[in-house]
Amino acid sequence: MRIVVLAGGIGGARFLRGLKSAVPDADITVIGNTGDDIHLFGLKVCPDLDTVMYTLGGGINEEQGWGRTDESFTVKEELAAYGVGPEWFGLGDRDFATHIVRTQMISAGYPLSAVTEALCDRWQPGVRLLPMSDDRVETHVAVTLDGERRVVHFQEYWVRLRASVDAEAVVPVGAEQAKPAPGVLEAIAAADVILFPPSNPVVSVGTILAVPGIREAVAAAPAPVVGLSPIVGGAPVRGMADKVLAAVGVDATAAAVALHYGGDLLDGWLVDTADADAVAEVEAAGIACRAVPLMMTDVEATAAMARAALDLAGAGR
Ligand code: GDP
Ligand code: FO1
Ligand code: CA
Repeated sequence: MRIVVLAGGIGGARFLRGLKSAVPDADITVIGNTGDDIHLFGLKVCPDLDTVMYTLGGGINEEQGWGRTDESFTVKEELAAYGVGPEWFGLGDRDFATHIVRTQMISAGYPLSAVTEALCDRWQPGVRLLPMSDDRVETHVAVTLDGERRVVHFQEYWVRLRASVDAEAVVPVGAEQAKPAPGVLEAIAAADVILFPPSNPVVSVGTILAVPGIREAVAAAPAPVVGLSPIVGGAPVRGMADKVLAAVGVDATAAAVALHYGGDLLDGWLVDTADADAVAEVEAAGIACRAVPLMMTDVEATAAMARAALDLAGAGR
């Protein structure tokens, strides 16, 4: 079975671990969000690609959900001693090595997709991990700080400001000019099933769909498309999805997120049992909907979610 998953960071990576456990023989292609990417210290950092690679490759810091296990911060401390920041972004020593390799290869002319493949040679994530695009896309967030309207990088909004102010607009800068990375459209067209994991619908899946051609390919694909709600009981399980959903005028509810994706994209949608009353509203929009437990507490619970998504995809065909 060929499965394509449009993934962000932590939500996407944890779902993928469950999916791999549920269907070990599946051929899984992950289309990863690169809108979170940021250039720091002269290096290119790709948080969502790395979160997927480290999580599936066994190198992730489990408690944090991002960055490396067994990490130290000597390089960052030494940079700070030179007055070189930003201090608010925690790049560890082991993680630095990944960014050095990536930046070196990009400087040598390799596209991000080839670099990601090379990094995955080490981590063996057991999936084909493709960036959504080889072109630079950066999510920026409009905010008001001290009465002044400003635009900040998504990492500054999330890590430095901790999403403490409203996101007034979310812009995937560069997306309009970006092309899908090699293999992305082909994988979507050849998929037996396409899954939207419980990733952020605006700054993860939404950014991937903003690359011209990807939304159209998903909508046109013969495969059923099934998503899992990242909103449980009217709130994100973690992160700032409520803030960025508000920026695009969508309520932070399981039903509103399904309707935001829309019936032209989604064939099926899973909500948590806590949101069972959303099922009728979603089905009224022509999207098959079931309520099942959606908390990724461990790999087995997550594998059950993946099986439910595949069941719903099968039912929809
Ligand atoms: P990020 O890039 O690291 O923010 O990760 P993603 O975009 O892939 O996923 C973030 C989303 O995952 C958030 O909106 C969370 O609400 C959602 N999420 C995290 N853990 C769980 C969980 O156990 N169950 C569900 N349903 N959603 C989750
Ligand atoms: N998240 C934080 O909350 N604080 C950090 O200092 C931080 C550093 C960091 C470094 C590398 C990396 O791959 C991810 C990192 N993250 C950090 C996570 C990241 O900011 C976000 O969670 C994602 O971009 C949201 O998807
Ligand atoms: Ca992300």
